[in-house]
Amino acid sequence: MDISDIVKTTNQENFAEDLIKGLSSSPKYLPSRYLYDDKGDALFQKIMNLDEYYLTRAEFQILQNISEDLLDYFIHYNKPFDLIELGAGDGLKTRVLLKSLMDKKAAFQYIPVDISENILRLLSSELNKEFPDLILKPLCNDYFGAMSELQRFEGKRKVVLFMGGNIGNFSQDESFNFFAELSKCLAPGDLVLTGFDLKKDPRLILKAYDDSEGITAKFNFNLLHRINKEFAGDFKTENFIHFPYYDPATGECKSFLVSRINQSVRLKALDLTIGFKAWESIQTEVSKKYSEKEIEDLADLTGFARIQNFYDANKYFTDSLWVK
Ligand code: AVI
Repeated sequence: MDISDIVKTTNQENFAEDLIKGLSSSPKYLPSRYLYDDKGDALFQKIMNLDEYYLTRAEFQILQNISEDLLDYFIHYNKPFDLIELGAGDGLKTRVLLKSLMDKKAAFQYIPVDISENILRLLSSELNKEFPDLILKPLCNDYFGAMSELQRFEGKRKVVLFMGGNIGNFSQDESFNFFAELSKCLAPGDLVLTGFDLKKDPRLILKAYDDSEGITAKFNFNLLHRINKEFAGDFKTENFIHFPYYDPATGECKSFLVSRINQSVRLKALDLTIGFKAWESIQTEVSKKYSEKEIEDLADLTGFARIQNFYDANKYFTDSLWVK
């Protein structure tokens, strides 16, 4: 595959509009997707390598010890299928899965979808080297945009991957809408494999979002640097603290930036001044942790049936396989 083959159909995201809306609300918030500019991507890569951030390791372990059952569900009487990965990222985990499928000579093409063209280029060139025979059709789009694009790949069975616990960054409504929409784009017998981070010792969860090296704090502060850069802002990160908070009842780990002082911040490019009271917060992310019952209910309510949950040895994380 040539790099110029990446199909780009991204909708222009409206950062300015979201910024004005979120920072004028009470309480203030910012959508977590804006955490991922080039610096945010690099910091997230570092987070995934942290000891405290167990999610990546746990899912990697699930895929390394990949069960024959899972591969059989994918390959299904050797009928050709499209393997579509929503939010493919660097594809490190998926490589293990791709290798198992290639070893089994499965008839499939891999369609990694990501909002970052940069990440798709990297992924494509590495996969081309590692698996020269892999049929690769990268798609640059957000999740919902990609779903409508799925019609282009009509005809074959679809196996959709949504890994890494990305579903945790959706609100309850968003996750419901996401799977309900996905269900509309799939045919009976199509499969979805989703990575869910599970409820566990709340202290362990909190540490994953408040690591001792302060990388997650940098990741959160980077959002303010990004706003400064893109909107000629004068946020001073030293006037904020990174504050994650886990609620074991809802399973939501929320990350905030909290203003230490009364201050006003100017975003020149938007002709906008935002006032902060001392200890006023901006919510920047939610990472929801699921119970098995919540996963089952989500499948039922959105037109899927759960086939099987695959776990790591600690049962920290599950890749849950659903059929439409
Ligand atoms: C991408 N997502 C699954 C990560 C998570 O765990 O919610 C993002 C992240 N935020 C802070 N650390 C990691």
